Amino acid sequence: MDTLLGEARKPEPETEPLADGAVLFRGGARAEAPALFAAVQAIAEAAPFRHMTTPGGFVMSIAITNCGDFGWTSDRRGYRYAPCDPGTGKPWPAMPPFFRALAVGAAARAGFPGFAPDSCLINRYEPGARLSLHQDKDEKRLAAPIVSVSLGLPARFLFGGLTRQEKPRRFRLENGDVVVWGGPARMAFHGVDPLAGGNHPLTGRCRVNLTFRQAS
Ligand code: MD3
Ligand code: FE
Repeated sequence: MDTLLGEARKPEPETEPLADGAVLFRGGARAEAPALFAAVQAIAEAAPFRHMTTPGGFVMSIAITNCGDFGWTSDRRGYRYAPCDPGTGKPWPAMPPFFRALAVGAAARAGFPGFAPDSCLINRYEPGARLSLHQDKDEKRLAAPIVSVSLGLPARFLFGGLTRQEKPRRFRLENGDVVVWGGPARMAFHGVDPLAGGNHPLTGRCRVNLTFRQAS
């Protein structure tokens, strides 16, 4: 009876604490996923996905675009947030209001009220693309959380500790999963294993990840 009532009322998305400061809302954006992906396609028409070069001279296997007041970029001179797309020279497309609302709502449910994202980094993974273990520390306000939304093909996410030496745990992120990374988890090393092949009904042969950030 409890179960039936719980399912019928769906009071909150399924919540899994991952670590101190990190909360996974399993399927938290599944209903919005088609609208999110459609908006990503429109953003990518104005600001095409690009494989950026790292300061070390490697071309990233994931392709990147952004929306919002600032976008994360990389080239031989370093990583930074910039108001314009270096590919087009134009400002990044505006962040759609429902993107911001989704991220702000998820952050609040995870215990981070007042999240004010000014940047949404959009990563596209094709089979074989990966993200090696790293920390996100290019943002000015490291006290603010990062909110991530996964679309399309599933990925194996690596979640490590505060040092590179700590062995990362792996778990699956799927279409519509929302994760809030704040508090002590904000500076954790993390990455994504090479994407497996597949064909997703929404995105086709790729995974798209959105990360909402307070960059400035
Ligand atoms: C944990 N993106 O863009 S999202 C990134 O799936 C990035 O594309 C991955 O790492 C992706 O920088 C992971 C989940 C995520 C994002 C930021 C974090 C986890 C995080 C920041 C701190 C700790
Ligand atoms: Fe990251």
